Amino acid sequence: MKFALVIPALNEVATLRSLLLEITTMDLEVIVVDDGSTDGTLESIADLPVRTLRHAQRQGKGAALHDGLALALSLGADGVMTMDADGQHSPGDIARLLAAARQHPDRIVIGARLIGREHQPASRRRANAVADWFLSWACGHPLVDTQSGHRVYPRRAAALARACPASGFDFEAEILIEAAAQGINTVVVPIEARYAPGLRPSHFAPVADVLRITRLVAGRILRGGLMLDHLWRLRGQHVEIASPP
Ligand SMILES: Nc1nc2c(ncn2[C@@H]2O[C@H](COP(=O)(O)OP(=O)(O)O)[C@@H](O)[C@H]2O)c(=O)[nH]1
Ligand SMILES: [Mg+2]
Repeated sequence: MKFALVIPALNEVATLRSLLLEITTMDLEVIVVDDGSTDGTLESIADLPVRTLRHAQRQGKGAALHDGLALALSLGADGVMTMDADGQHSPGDIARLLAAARQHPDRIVIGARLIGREHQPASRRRANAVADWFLSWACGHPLVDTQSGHRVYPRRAAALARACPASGFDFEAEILIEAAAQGINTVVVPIEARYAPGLRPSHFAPVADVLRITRLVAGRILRGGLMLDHLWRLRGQHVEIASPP
C-alpha cells in the first residue's frame, strides 16, 4: 500500500524541520500544508524533499487537512496519515500506525494518547473525555481520543473530507461521524501524550473550539432523531486496540 503523510502547520518553525528530518528517510509522500504562517515555517524546510501547500492567510487546521488530503488522493495514495507539526507526535510511532492501517485497511487508525495520559492538562483531558462520549454516540461505536490528529485514513475515508465543511479543530470530529455513517469504523494504536516543558501554547481555544465541536456533534445527533439505536449499540462495547505488528 502507498501512504502519504499530511502535516498541517501554523507557525511551527521551532519544530517542523527537525521532525521532517526524521521522517523524510521513510517511504512516505510528505505534504506540509502551511496555513499562513508568519514565522518562516515554509522557508525553514525549503530544501527538504516534501511537497508544500500554502494558504495566504490562516484558514484553520481543518481547512489545511482538507487541502492536504485532496492532494494526497490526487497523487494516488491508498491511505493518508496525518500528524501534528509541533513535535507532540513521535516519528517513532509512524511504523506502528502504518502496520495497523495495513492490518485494518477498511478502518481509520487513531493514534490515541493513552500512554502517560496524566501528563495531559486535566482540563484538556476532561474536554476530550466529553468529546469522546458524544462522538461515540454520534458514530454508534466506541471511540477514544477523538481529538487526536495522529491518524491514518483509508482512501475511502480520506475522500469523505469533501463532505466535511468544518475548517477548524472540529474537522476531525466531523470526518469520524461522516465515516461512521458510511460504515467505516476505527481501530486504536496507543501512543504517548507528549507535553514537553517549554512547549508553545496550544492553538486549541478551550471555550470556542469546544463549543464548535459540541455544536457540530449535537447537531448531527439531533438531525439523526437522537440516534438512540446508537446508544443501545454502544452497551458493553469497547474500543478496539490494534494488535502489535
Ligand atoms: N493549518 C493549521 N494548522 C493548525 C492551526 N491550528 C493548529 N494547527 C496545527 O495543528 C496541530 C495541532 O495544533 P496545536 O495547537 O498543537 O493543538 P493541540 O496539540 O491539539 O493542543 C499543529 O501541527 C498545528 O501547527 C490552524 O489554524 N491552521
Ligand atoms: Mg499540539
